[in-house]
Amino acid sequence: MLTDINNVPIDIALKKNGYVIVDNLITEEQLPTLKEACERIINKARSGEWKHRRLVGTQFPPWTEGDDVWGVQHVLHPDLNEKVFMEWYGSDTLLAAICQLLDTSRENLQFELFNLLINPQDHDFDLTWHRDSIPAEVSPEEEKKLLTVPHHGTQWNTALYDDDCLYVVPNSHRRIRTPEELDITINDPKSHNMPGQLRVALKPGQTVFYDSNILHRAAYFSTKKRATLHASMGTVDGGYHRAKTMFQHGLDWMNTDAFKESLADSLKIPFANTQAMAAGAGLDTLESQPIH
Ligand SMILES: O=C(O)CCC(=O)C(=O)O
Ligand SMILES: [Fe+2]
Repeated sequence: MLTDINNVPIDIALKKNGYVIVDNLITEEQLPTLKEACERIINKARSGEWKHRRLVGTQFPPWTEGDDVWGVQHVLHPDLNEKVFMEWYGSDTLLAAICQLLDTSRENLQFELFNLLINPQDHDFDLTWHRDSIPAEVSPEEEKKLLTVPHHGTQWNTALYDDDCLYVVPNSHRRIRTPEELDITINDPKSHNMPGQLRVALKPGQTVFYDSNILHRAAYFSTKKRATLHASMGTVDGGYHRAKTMFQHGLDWMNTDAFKESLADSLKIPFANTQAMAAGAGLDTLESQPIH
Protein backbone atom coordinates (compact mmCIF):
# COMPACT_ATOMS: atom_id res chain seq x y z
CA MET A 1 0.00 0.00 0.00
CA LEU A 2 1.65 3.19 -1.21
CA THR A 3 1.25 6.31 0.92
CA ASP A 4 1.71 9.97 0.07
CA ILE A 5 4.14 12.49 1.61
CA ASN A 6 1.76 12.74 4.60
CA ASN A 7 1.54 8.95 5.05
CA VAL A 8 -2.02 8.77 3.76
CA PRO A 9 -2.80 5.96 1.26
CA ILE A 10 -2.58 7.62 -2.14
CA ASP A 11 -6.00 6.48 -3.36
CA ILE A 12 -7.71 7.93 -0.28
CA ALA A 13 -5.84 11.22 -0.52
CA LEU A 14 -6.60 11.63 -4.24
CA LYS A 15 -10.31 10.96 -3.78
CA LYS A 16 -10.57 13.29 -0.83
CA ASN A 17 -8.50 16.24 -2.01
CA GLY A 18 -8.45 15.87 -5.78
CA TYR A 19 -4.64 15.65 -5.80
CA VAL A 20 -1.90 13.70 -4.02
CA ILE A 21 1.89 14.10 -3.86
CA VAL A 22 4.06 10.97 -3.84
CA ASP A 23 7.79 10.37 -3.49
CA ASN A 24 10.06 7.88 -5.23
CA LEU A 25 8.24 6.77 -8.35
CA ILE A 26 11.54 7.40 -10.13
CA THR A 27 14.67 5.59 -8.99
CA GLU A 28 17.98 7.36 -8.43
CA GLU A 29 19.36 5.64 -11.52
CA GLN A 30 16.39 6.65 -13.66
CA LEU A 31 16.51 10.35 -12.81
CA PRO A 32 19.70 11.29 -14.72
CA THR A 33 18.76 9.05 -17.63
CA LEU A 34 15.34 10.66 -17.89
CA LYS A 35 16.90 14.13 -17.69
CA GLU A 36 19.31 13.36 -20.52
CA ALA A 37 16.54 11.98 -22.72
CA CYS A 38 14.47 15.09 -21.97
CA GLU A 39 17.33 17.37 -22.98
CA ARG A 40 17.56 15.66 -26.35
CA ILE A 41 13.84 15.87 -27.10
CA ILE A 42 13.56 19.43 -25.77
CA ASN A 43 16.29 20.48 -28.22
CA LYS A 44 14.45 18.77 -31.06
CA ALA A 45 11.17 20.45 -30.14
CA ARG A 46 12.71 23.90 -29.77
CA SER A 47 14.62 23.66 -33.04
CA GLY A 48 11.45 22.56 -34.83
CA GLU A 49 12.87 19.17 -35.77
CA TRP A 50 10.10 17.65 -33.59
CA LYS A 51 6.77 19.05 -34.70
CA HIS A 52 4.58 17.55 -31.99
CA ARG A 53 4.85 20.32 -29.42
CA ARG A 54 2.75 22.70 -27.35
CA LEU A 55 3.23 26.32 -28.38
CA VAL A 56 3.03 29.43 -26.20
CA GLY A 57 -0.24 31.30 -26.75
CA THR A 58 -2.38 28.17 -27.07
CA GLN A 59 -3.61 26.13 -24.11
CA PHE A 60 -5.41 23.15 -25.60
CA PRO A 61 -4.81 21.08 -28.74
CA PRO A 62 -4.30 21.65 -31.61
CA TRP A 63 -1.05 23.65 -31.44
CA THR A 64 -0.44 25.26 -34.80
CA GLU A 65 0.78 28.81 -34.13
CA GLY A 66 3.94 30.21 -32.57
CA ASP A 67 7.43 28.87 -31.99
CA ASP A 68 8.12 29.12 -28.24
CA VAL A 69 7.60 25.65 -26.84
CA TRP A 70 5.94 24.80 -23.48
CA GLY A 71 5.50 21.08 -24.00
CA VAL A 72 6.83 18.18 -26.02
CA GLN A 73 4.13 15.78 -27.18
CA HIS A 74 4.34 12.01 -27.59
CA VAL A 75 7.60 11.19 -25.82
CA LEU A 76 6.90 7.50 -26.54
CA HIS A 77 6.84 8.08 -30.29
CA PRO A 78 9.26 5.60 -31.91
CA ASP A 79 10.77 8.36 -34.06
CA LEU A 80 12.17 9.97 -30.88
CA ASN A 81 13.76 6.62 -30.00
CA GLU A 82 14.12 7.38 -26.27
CA LYS A 83 13.57 4.03 -24.63
CA VAL A 84 13.78 5.26 -21.04
CA PHE A 85 10.32 6.83 -21.28
CA MET A 86 8.74 3.48 -22.17
CA GLU A 87 10.75 1.75 -19.43
CA TRP A 88 9.49 4.20 -16.85
CA TYR A 89 5.86 4.28 -18.09
CA GLY A 90 5.83 0.49 -17.86
CA SER A 91 7.81 0.22 -14.60
CA ASP A 92 6.49 -1.92 -11.76
CA THR A 93 6.61 0.95 -9.26
CA LEU A 94 4.56 3.29 -11.42
CA LEU A 95 2.05 0.62 -12.47
CA ALA A 96 1.55 -0.42 -8.84
CA ALA A 97 0.74 3.20 -7.88
CA ILE A 98 -1.71 3.50 -10.77
CA CYS A 99 -3.43 0.20 -9.96
CA GLN A 100 -3.85 1.34 -6.36
CA LEU A 101 -5.30 4.68 -7.44
CA LEU A 102 -7.68 3.13 -9.92
CA ASP A 103 -8.47 0.13 -7.75
CA THR A 104 -7.76 -2.20 -10.62
CA SER A 105 -5.31 -4.83 -11.84
CA ARG A 106 -2.72 -4.54 -14.59
CA GLU A 107 -4.85 -6.49 -17.07
CA ASN A 108 -7.45 -3.73 -16.91
CA LEU A 109 -5.12 -0.80 -17.45
CA GLN A 110 -5.34 1.26 -20.57
CA PHE A 111 -2.29 2.79 -22.24
CA GLU A 112 -2.69 6.53 -22.75
CA LEU A 113 -0.76 9.80 -23.00
CA PHE A 114 2.81 10.66 -22.14
CA ASN A 115 4.06 14.18 -22.79
CA LEU A 116 6.64 16.53 -21.30
CA LEU A 117 6.04 20.01 -19.86
CA ILE A 118 8.93 22.45 -20.15
CA ASN A 119 9.80 26.08 -19.60
CA PRO A 120 9.38 28.24 -22.69
CA GLN A 121 12.55 30.08 -23.78
CA ASP A 122 11.28 33.52 -24.70
CA HIS A 123 8.01 34.24 -22.91
CA ASP A 124 6.41 33.59 -19.56
CA PHE A 125 3.06 31.91 -20.14
CA ASP A 126 0.01 31.34 -17.97
CA LEU A 127 -2.54 28.62 -18.48
CA THR A 128 -6.05 29.67 -17.46
CA TRP A 129 -7.99 28.11 -14.59
CA HIS A 130 -9.66 25.06 -16.07
CA ARG A 131 -10.93 21.53 -15.72
CA ASP A 132 -9.43 19.31 -18.41
CA SER A 133 -12.61 17.82 -19.80
CA ILE A 134 -15.28 20.40 -18.90
CA PRO A 135 -15.21 23.72 -20.76
CA ALA A 136 -15.59 26.87 -18.59
CA GLU A 137 -18.65 28.08 -20.50
CA VAL A 138 -20.98 25.20 -19.57
CA SER A 139 -24.09 25.97 -17.50
CA PRO A 140 -24.19 24.90 -13.83
CA GLU A 141 -26.65 22.12 -14.78
CA GLU A 142 -24.33 20.83 -17.48
CA GLU A 143 -21.30 21.16 -15.20
CA LYS A 144 -23.09 19.15 -12.52
CA LYS A 145 -23.92 16.45 -15.02
CA LEU A 146 -20.40 16.28 -16.46
CA LEU A 147 -18.87 16.11 -12.98
CA THR A 148 -20.69 12.84 -12.36
CA VAL A 149 -19.07 11.14 -15.38
CA PRO A 150 -16.49 8.79 -13.82
CA HIS A 151 -12.92 9.20 -15.08
CA HIS A 152 -11.73 5.59 -15.13
CA GLY A 153 -8.23 6.98 -15.27
CA THR A 154 -5.63 9.14 -13.62
CA GLN A 155 -3.05 11.70 -14.68
CA TRP A 156 0.12 12.93 -13.11
CA ASN A 157 3.09 15.31 -13.25
CA THR A 158 6.49 13.93 -12.24
CA ALA A 159 9.14 16.63 -11.78
CA LEU A 160 12.73 16.08 -12.86
CA TYR A 161 13.71 19.54 -11.52
CA ASP A 162 12.10 21.66 -8.79
CA ASP A 163 8.66 22.56 -10.11
CA ASP A 164 6.11 24.92 -8.57
CA CYS A 165 4.23 25.84 -11.74
CA LEU A 166 0.95 24.08 -10.95
CA TYR A 167 -1.86 25.58 -8.84
CA VAL A 168 -4.95 23.66 -7.74
CA VAL A 169 -8.07 24.36 -5.72
CA PRO A 170 -8.16 21.37 -3.33
CA ASN A 171 -11.56 19.63 -3.17
CA SER A 172 -12.93 21.36 -6.26
CA HIS A 173 -13.02 18.15 -8.31
CA ARG A 174 -16.55 16.96 -7.52
CA ARG A 175 -18.62 20.10 -7.10
CA ILE A 176 -19.77 22.85 -9.43
CA ARG A 177 -17.93 26.16 -9.24
CA THR A 178 -18.85 28.67 -6.57
CA PRO A 179 -20.14 32.01 -7.96
CA GLU A 180 -16.67 33.49 -7.37
CA GLU A 181 -14.89 30.61 -9.11
CA LEU A 182 -17.36 30.81 -11.99
CA ASP A 183 -16.68 34.52 -12.34
CA ILE A 184 -12.90 33.98 -12.37
CA THR A 185 -12.97 31.11 -14.87
CA ILE A 186 -15.06 33.22 -17.26
CA ASN A 187 -13.89 36.80 -16.68
CA ASP A 188 -10.41 36.64 -15.17
CA PRO A 189 -9.14 33.15 -16.01
CA LYS A 190 -5.49 33.92 -15.32
CA SER A 191 -6.28 35.27 -11.85
CA HIS A 192 -3.55 34.90 -9.25
CA ASN A 193 -6.15 35.20 -6.50
CA MET A 194 -8.43 32.21 -6.80
CA PRO A 195 -9.98 31.56 -3.36
CA GLY A 196 -8.43 28.50 -1.75
CA GLN A 197 -5.72 28.09 -4.39
CA LEU A 198 -2.69 25.99 -3.50
CA ARG A 199 0.65 26.11 -5.27
CA VAL A 200 1.93 22.57 -5.77
CA ALA A 201 5.67 22.49 -5.11
CA LEU A 202 7.41 19.34 -6.29
CA LYS A 203 11.00 18.37 -5.59
CA PRO A 204 12.92 16.45 -8.26
CA GLY A 205 11.51 12.94 -8.44
CA GLN A 206 8.19 13.81 -6.78
CA THR A 207 4.89 13.14 -8.49
CA VAL A 208 1.50 14.80 -8.18
CA PHE A 209 -1.51 12.82 -9.33
CA TYR A 210 -4.51 15.08 -9.87
CA ASP A 211 -8.13 14.63 -10.75
CA SER A 212 -8.61 16.10 -14.23
CA ASN A 213 -11.72 17.87 -12.92
CA ILE A 214 -9.89 19.73 -10.17
CA LEU A 215 -9.78 23.48 -10.89
CA HIS A 216 -6.18 24.10 -11.86
CA ARG A 217 -3.89 26.44 -13.72
CA ALA A 218 -0.16 26.65 -14.36
CA ALA A 219 2.36 29.45 -14.63
CA TYR A 220 5.30 28.93 -16.97
CA PHE A 221 8.49 30.96 -16.51
CA SER A 222 11.06 31.25 -19.27
CA THR A 223 13.85 31.72 -16.72
CA LYS A 224 13.15 28.66 -14.56
CA LYS A 225 14.13 25.24 -15.85
CA ARG A 226 11.17 22.88 -16.03
CA ALA A 227 11.12 19.32 -17.35
CA THR A 228 8.11 17.55 -15.88
CA LEU A 229 6.75 14.26 -17.14
CA HIS A 230 3.01 14.60 -17.78
CA ALA A 231 1.15 11.38 -18.37
CA SER A 232 -2.09 9.51 -17.94
CA MET A 233 -3.36 5.96 -17.77
CA GLY A 234 -6.89 4.62 -17.64
CA THR A 235 -8.87 1.45 -17.25
CA VAL A 236 -10.93 -0.56 -19.68
CA ASP A 237 -14.12 0.92 -18.21
CA GLY A 238 -13.42 4.34 -19.73
CA GLY A 239 -15.42 4.17 -22.95
CA TYR A 240 -16.13 7.04 -25.28
CA HIS A 241 -15.83 9.89 -22.78
CA ARG A 242 -12.23 8.94 -22.07
CA ALA A 243 -11.50 8.23 -25.73
CA LYS A 244 -12.51 11.77 -26.62
CA THR A 245 -10.12 13.35 -24.10
CA MET A 246 -7.25 11.15 -25.13
CA PHE A 247 -7.57 11.02 -28.86
CA GLN A 248 -7.89 14.80 -29.24
CA HIS A 249 -4.09 14.67 -28.89
CA GLY A 250 -3.86 12.59 -32.10
CA LEU A 251 -2.46 9.14 -31.35
CA ASP A 252 -2.61 7.46 -34.71
CA TRP A 253 1.18 7.07 -34.67
CA MET A 254 0.58 4.31 -32.13
CA ASN A 255 -0.97 2.26 -34.92
CA THR A 256 2.45 1.48 -36.37
CA ASP A 257 4.66 -1.59 -36.25
CA ALA A 258 7.58 0.49 -34.95
CA PHE A 259 5.51 1.61 -31.97
CA LYS A 260 4.11 -1.83 -31.25
CA GLU A 261 7.63 -3.29 -31.30
CA SER A 262 8.79 -0.65 -28.82
CA LEU A 263 6.12 -1.54 -26.24
CA ALA A 264 7.35 -2.73 -22.86
CA ASP A 265 6.07 -6.22 -22.04
CA SER A 266 4.14 -4.84 -19.09
CA LEU A 267 2.27 -2.50 -21.44
CA LYS A 268 1.23 -4.93 -24.16
CA ILE A 269 -2.13 -5.69 -22.57
CA PRO A 270 -2.79 -2.04 -21.63
CA PHE A 271 -2.13 -1.06 -25.26
CA ALA A 272 -4.38 -3.82 -26.61
CA ASN A 273 -7.03 -2.42 -24.26
CA THR A 274 -6.59 1.06 -25.76
CA GLN A 275 -7.07 -0.30 -29.25
CA ALA A 276 -10.16 -2.23 -28.19
CA MET A 277 -11.54 0.89 -26.55
CA ALA A 278 -11.07 2.95 -29.74
CA ALA A 279 -12.79 0.26 -31.76
CA GLY A 280 -15.60 0.05 -29.20
CA ALA A 281 -16.07 3.82 -29.40
CA GLY A 282 -16.50 3.47 -33.16
CA LEU A 283 -13.23 5.25 -33.97
CA ASP A 284 -11.24 3.88 -36.86
CA THR A 285 -8.27 6.10 -36.03
CA LEU A 286 -6.81 7.08 -32.66
CA GLU A 287 -7.79 10.70 -33.26
CA SER A 288 -10.77 12.88 -32.34
CA GLN A 289 -11.97 16.51 -32.22
CA PRO A 290 -10.70 19.02 -29.61
CA ILE A 291 -12.89 19.37 -26.49
CA HIS A 292 -12.21 23.05 -25.74
O1 LIG B 1 1.54 22.68 -16.46
C1 LIG B 1 0.91 21.95 -15.70
O2 LIG B 1 1.41 21.50 -14.66
C2 LIG B 1 -0.51 21.62 -15.96
C3 LIG B 1 -0.81 21.46 -17.41
C4 LIG B 1 -2.28 21.34 -17.64
O3 LIG B 1 -3.08 21.72 -16.87
C5 LIG B 1 -2.79 20.72 -18.86
O4 LIG B 1 -2.00 20.31 -19.72
O5 LIG B 1 -4.03 20.59 -18.99
FE1 LIG C 1 -5.03 20.81 -17.26
